[in-house]
Amino acid sequence: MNTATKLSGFALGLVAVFGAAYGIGNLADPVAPAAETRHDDSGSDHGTGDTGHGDENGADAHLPGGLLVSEDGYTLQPATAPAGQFAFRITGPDGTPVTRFEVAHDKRMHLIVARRDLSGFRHVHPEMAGDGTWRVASPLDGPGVWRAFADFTPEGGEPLTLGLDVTVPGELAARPLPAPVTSTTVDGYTVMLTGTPEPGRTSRLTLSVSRDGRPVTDLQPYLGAYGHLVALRQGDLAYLHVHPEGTPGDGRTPAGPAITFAAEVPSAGAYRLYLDFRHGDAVHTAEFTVLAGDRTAPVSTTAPTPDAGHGTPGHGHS
Ligand SMILES: [Cu+2]
Repeated sequence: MNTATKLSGFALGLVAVFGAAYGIGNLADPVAPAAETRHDDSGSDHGTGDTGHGDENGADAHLPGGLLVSEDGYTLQPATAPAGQFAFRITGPDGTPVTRFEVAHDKRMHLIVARRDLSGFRHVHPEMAGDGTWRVASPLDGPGVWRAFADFTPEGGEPLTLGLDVTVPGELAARPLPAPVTSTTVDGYTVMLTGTPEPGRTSRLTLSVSRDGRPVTDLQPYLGAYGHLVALRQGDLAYLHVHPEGTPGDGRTPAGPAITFAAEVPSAGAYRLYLDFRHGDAVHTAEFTVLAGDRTAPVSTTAPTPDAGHGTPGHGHS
């Protein structure tokens, strides 16, 4: 942790950045011929452009993923589940639950959740019952309004990310978005972020993993890659899922310390980045707040208060 503190000095002055995906490239460019670019996506990085979600279809062509609960005829529907479980279905254009999905990054279904205030990120893999109901031990860890993202590819279809709000009752303590950083720590690892993305343009973002001051060079593949980067845009939780350049075992992609992503932000603004990487037979998630484009953009929509930002209505400032 002390290392991180020192590193932050180095990072001072770097613009906080964010990584988005190939799909986002399409999404970010309002004049891109989506119907053509989408075929490139589906061929070369099926799953890599998980954000690519039916870009070919008219009106929604340029929306980032995760903003819609229903798209291209597919709908994310909550299902009743016993306490401690989370369940849902994907219904298809005919209104019945979909039971056939493509495998993308080792799984047929990726469920990502985060609170609306961007805290509490989890990425889990539910199991599907024969009737198309997906179930998983609930990743909704505590009270709040959560956004649940189902990231999947229906058989023969295109990747989709559908989003659904789920409320967990209880006393809500709104958490301000942490300040932008270019270095963070998780589970004893330090992860440094370099790169300067500009909205509307592809940039390279590199995340470098070290531990105890030494670069980690034996990252383990996780879901077919050395890293998975999810970004959520502050304000609407637009969902971006990026996979790195290179594939484990391709003979030219090092197993760390650096993981490089080709990224393009859809807009200026604040984003929360979540990097999943695997080392020591465990998956770790490093989180960053970054600003894209406008360095003066406000980061927090929740006024920080001296008592840790507890969102008490009517609280005053002195
Ligand atoms: Cu997953």
